[in-house]
Amino acid sequence: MGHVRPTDEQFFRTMIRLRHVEKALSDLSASGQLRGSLHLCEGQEACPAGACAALEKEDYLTATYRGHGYVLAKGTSLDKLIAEVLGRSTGLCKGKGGKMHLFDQEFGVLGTNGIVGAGVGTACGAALASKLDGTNRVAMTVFGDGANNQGHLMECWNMAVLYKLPVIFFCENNLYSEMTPLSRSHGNINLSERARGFGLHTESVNGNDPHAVFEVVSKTADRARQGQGPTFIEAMTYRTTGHYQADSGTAYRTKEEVEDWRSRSPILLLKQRIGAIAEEIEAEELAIVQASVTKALSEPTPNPNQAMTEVFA
Ligand SMILES: Cc1ncc(C[n+]2csc(CCOP(=O)(O)OP(=O)(O)O)c2C)c(N)n1
Ligand SMILES: [Mg+2]
Repeated sequence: MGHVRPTDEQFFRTMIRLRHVEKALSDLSASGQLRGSLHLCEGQEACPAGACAALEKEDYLTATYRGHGYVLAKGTSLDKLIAEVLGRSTGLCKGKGGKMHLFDQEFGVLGTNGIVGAGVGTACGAALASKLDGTNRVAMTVFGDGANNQGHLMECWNMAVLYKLPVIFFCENNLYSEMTPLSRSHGNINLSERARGFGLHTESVNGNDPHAVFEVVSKTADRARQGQGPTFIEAMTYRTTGHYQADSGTAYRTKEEVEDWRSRSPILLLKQRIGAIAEEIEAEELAIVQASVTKALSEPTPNPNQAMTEVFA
């Protein structure tokens, strides 16, 4: 097993596409064409880019409301994702899921989810199925630092260790849950230490370095496929925007803190490293994303007569 590690340019392309997608969604939200909460992952792009490059197409994935990037990096069609977010019948779920419910069975995507921590149980179930069926598929579930206080995550960790499930618990530690810093919500802010208390193998990684994220997910996916069980990965990162579109992100964090992380954002670092080609890639990806948005906006919304089809089965 094991993938060839993507180059700097490939990682840059994945991350800049995600940034353009989220910028387009943010503009649509501001203009009222996209309703409801929108959670962006600006500053955290190296996590989806690095992690998904290390997974097989068949591997399972669950993620959060901030998980557009994981679904894209897993291989899902850009057009279908944009159409779904915009509620079009050409979308991944025929426009019935919307931006927080992105599913794509072809690429093992078992859902992004607006309920904090909900995808963790789904991934454990998928990992158990993989083990029972002998399919060798790994399940990766992405959640935030705040989700670590959800009770059912602890049940999942316990069962995953007990049954040696091929599951990767990928925790994006961006230091805040909504507007609350870790220190005000966690008795012990060392999340890896907490996970080790359940018997989990743990890894910590610089979540702003796609190469490092790729390496650690590759290693832990191999481990899972070899029957050595689950891993808890703590990826240290930071969202340089607000929690969602209505939050400026400045009331509970200092300007200096945000600027410090902004200066270490993965897109900026790679851009500096690859030089002039970055602008070419950026322009290419912008054109691709804009074309996709224009296409989706011209497509129909679901027919209300179809509201009850494909919902439960
Ligand atoms: C079960 C549940 N409780 C509360 C919320 C409200 N909520 C939405 S996002 C969020 C913060 C989660 O923080 P974290 O897990 O660190 O993820 P991040 O948003 O930082 O990516 C909360 C409390 C929710 N959506 N679901
Ligand atoms: Mg968080």
